[in-house]
Amino acid sequence: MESEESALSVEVGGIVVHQEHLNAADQAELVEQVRRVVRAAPLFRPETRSGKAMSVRMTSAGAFGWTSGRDGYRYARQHPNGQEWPPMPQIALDIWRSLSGVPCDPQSCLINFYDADAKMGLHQDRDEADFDMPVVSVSLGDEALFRVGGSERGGKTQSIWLKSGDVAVMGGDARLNFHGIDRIRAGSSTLLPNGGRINLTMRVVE
Ligand code: MD3
Ligand code: FE
Repeated sequence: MESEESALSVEVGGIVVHQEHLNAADQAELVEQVRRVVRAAPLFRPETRSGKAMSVRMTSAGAFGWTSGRDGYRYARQHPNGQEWPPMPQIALDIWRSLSGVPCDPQSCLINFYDADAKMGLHQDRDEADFDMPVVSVSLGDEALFRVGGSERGGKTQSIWLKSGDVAVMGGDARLNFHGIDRIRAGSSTLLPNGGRINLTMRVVE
C-alpha cells in the first residue's frame, strides 16, 4: 500500500499540509476501512459545549473515542452504544507512523463526516493530556475550506482548501491554534458515491 512521498507540502498557520499524500487507490482503500469502522461503531451527532447538535457526524477507532453527553465532552473507551471502538484503519496508522515525527502510536482516530451543509466552528483541541504530541489529519472526498488562526481567539486567520488525499500535521506551536471548517465544496470529488467529506484525526490522548 502506502503512498509515494507527497508531491507537495505547504505550511499554513504553522500546520504542514502534505498535498495529495494518498494516491487514488489508497484513498479508496481507506474509505473501505472507514466503512468497516462505521459498521461496528455507527456515526452519531455530538452536541456542542453549548448543547446544540453539531452538523458533523462522528465516530472513532482505536483505544479512545470522542463522545459528548450529559457528563460533558470527553474521550471515552466506549462508543455511546457501550461497545469498545473498533481498531484504527491500517492506512491511517501507517500515515501517522510516517509523518507524525513521534515514536509512539496514536490512541484515537476520530472520524468526522461532513455532508454538503456541515461545518465546524473555530475551536482549539485541548482535551488531550500532552500538547507536545501532534495531531495528524487525513481528508477524503469533497474539498473543505479549512481556517486556522493563532492560539488566541479573535486573531488573524488563514484559509486553505483541503482536498481528498491531503494530510495535515499539527505540531509544535501550531498544536493549540484555533481552527475550523467553514464550508464543503459539494461535488468536488467522486471518491464517495453520495458525496460529502470524511476527515480522520489521529491523536495521543493520555
Ligand atoms: C489544528 N477537525 O476533529 S482537521 C477536529 O476537518 C477538527 O474535521 C477538522 O478540527 C476536520 O478537532 C479539522 C485539521 C486539524 C485537526 C486538529 C487540529 C487541525 C488542527 C489540532 C490543532 C490545530
Ligand atoms: Fe479540531
